[in-house]
Amino acid sequence: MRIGITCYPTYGGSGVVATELGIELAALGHEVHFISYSQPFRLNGRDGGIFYHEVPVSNYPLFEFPPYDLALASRMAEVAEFYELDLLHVHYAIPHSVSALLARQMLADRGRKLPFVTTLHGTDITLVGLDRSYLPITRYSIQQSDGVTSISQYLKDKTLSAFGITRDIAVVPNFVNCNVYQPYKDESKWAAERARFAKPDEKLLIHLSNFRPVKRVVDVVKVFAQVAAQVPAQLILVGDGPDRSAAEWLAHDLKIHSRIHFLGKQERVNELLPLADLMLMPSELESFGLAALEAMACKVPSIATRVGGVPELIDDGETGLLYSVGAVNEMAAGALALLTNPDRLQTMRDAGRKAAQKRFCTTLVIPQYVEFYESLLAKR
Ligand code: GMT
Repeated sequence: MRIGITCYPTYGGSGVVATELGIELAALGHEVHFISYSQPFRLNGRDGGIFYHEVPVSNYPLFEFPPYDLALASRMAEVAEFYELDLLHVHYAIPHSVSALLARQMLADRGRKLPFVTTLHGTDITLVGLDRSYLPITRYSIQQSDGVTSISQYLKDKTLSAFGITRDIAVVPNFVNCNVYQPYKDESKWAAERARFAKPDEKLLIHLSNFRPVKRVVDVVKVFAQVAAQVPAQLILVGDGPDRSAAEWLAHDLKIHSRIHFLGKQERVNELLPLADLMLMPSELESFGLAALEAMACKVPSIATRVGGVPELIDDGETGLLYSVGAVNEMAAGALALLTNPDRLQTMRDAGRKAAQKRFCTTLVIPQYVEFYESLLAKR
């Protein structure tokens, strides 16, 4: 198949899923065309079968807001025609599914078919989509999509109820490449990398996100402060965003800043995650929780919140520990109980990797997308 993919190319779960999907599809022999305003950050230009088409957004003094969605629709229609795309797959409903809808109509006018699939990722439904200014257009573009997938049952149910959607939505979960996300095979390399952040007798915790308020990064620092008061420990914070400065202030106020490594945005998180003993993901909401899945594949269990689609990923007590939002004391106690019980921690580490391999590995999930495309094209 020749597949066009549109996503937000910046650091964020939906962009990661879209990019990894494109890479995996190309590895299976499909031709993949990314259409976006800049190259998705995990694309390195070295994978065969992958093409990138930039969307130029020209401005004009009359425009207070340059109309990206229109420029995107134009480019989608052009790329689809020039490269004979079979379908478009857009990630994050707003505004990508609206642009795809326009592109489909433009091509229909020229006697060509261009079905499109919309994948719902989370805040496009739970936050932005429910805002009155976007709700009617989001609902319309979901209804008009040729196929819709959601990354969890939670998000599917939420979309059906909150938007009054009547069409079918398929659940295709987030996935992880278990050959890329895995524990270090070379023990001495692992020890050398880990030594950059912690001494051998120190515990190492990690958090990975875009530091948006929904991630509750301040809770990460609070939980870590309680852990570090009981056992020697260090914390790696990977990512950047609006709440980074609040987290830095708190780290200084609590006098634990020397034990926290703010790494900013990192490209090869698969090399950082397996260095840690535990992941902290105290989010207000997660429609799935890709960062926790990537950690699980590396044998790193999460201390997380029981929200959204997280219970579909983490079995409480088996592959991680789940708490209420804001339950900082309980999360710290849970983390300490694991860190001071190596046998229990090891059992959970092994169970997490097994669950990632058995339920969320690329080899299981990518074929679900391929089948979804095929069934859509068969209807033409
Ligand atoms: O929250 C983020 O990290 C960004 C956001 C996005 O849309 O880019 O992530 C959402 O999509 C991820 C990939 O499908 C999910 O794993 C995240 O749970 C989801 N985030 C939220 O629902 C808050």
